[in-house]
Amino acid sequence: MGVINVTPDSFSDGGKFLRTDKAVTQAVQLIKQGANIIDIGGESTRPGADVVSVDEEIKRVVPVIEALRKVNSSITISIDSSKPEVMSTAIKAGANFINDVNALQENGALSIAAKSNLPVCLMHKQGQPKTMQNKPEYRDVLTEVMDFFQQKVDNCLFAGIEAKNIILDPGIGFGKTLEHNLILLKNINKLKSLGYPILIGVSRKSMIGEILNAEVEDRLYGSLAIAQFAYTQGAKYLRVHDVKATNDVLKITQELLMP
Ligand code: PT1
Repeated sequence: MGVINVTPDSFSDGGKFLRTDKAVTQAVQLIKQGANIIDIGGESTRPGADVVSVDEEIKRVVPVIEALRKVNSSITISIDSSKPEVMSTAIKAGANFINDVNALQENGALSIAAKSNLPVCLMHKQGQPKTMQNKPEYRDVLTEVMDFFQQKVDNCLFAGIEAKNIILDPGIGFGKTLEHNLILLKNINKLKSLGYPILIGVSRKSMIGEILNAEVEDRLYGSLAIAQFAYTQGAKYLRVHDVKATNDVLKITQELLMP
């Protein structure tokens, strides 16, 4: 899954892809580099980020989705949003994957996902982006994330979302310390035991910066190390900025793991 941020304040490539044609060019490039899904988001969810109105979010993402769908009829386009109105407008514009960092908890999101019959990624987070990194605490992070997943999956199934459409994501960096993130990454096998594919988004995040003492532009090799690890632990989807580099690492890793 390659990331396209259509936000002026995005943490790694903010402002660069504001214009629709630039975003589409970037998406086409990511597809050439091996992305199977393009994740399009109009509201940053990095720590400290401000909320965006429904109208503004739609204005940012819908033109990109429409234009990308025009030039590529088959690619999976993911809408990275927690707002039901944004999801439904994005789906009409051509999105065919729902990526919700709020796990369909907003009023109306469950029924839109159910009606759409599209894959949905349910992500765990503690708190809201603005303040979530302000001393996050858990009694037992793995158990709490797994209990959260079980509860959200039950809600989805009850709302009529098919099990085959559910993907789970532990939400690396979303209300979690470095230690919490490491516990979750080391236990991807346990997360998988719930019976759903796992998505991991760790590309360029501050947990890498903390380990390496590196700024965001210096986190590629760390991102690749975690991508390879997550893959070997059974993660099915990786949400990344650097598609070409990640794809090379995964291709080589696949060859080496072939019996
Ligand atoms: C993610 C994700 C996402 N991450 C899914 N969607 C972001 N499914 C946006 C940092 O610590 O992991 N999974 N959509 C980006 N959010 C963050 C969070 C960016 C933390 C940076 C950090 O630096």
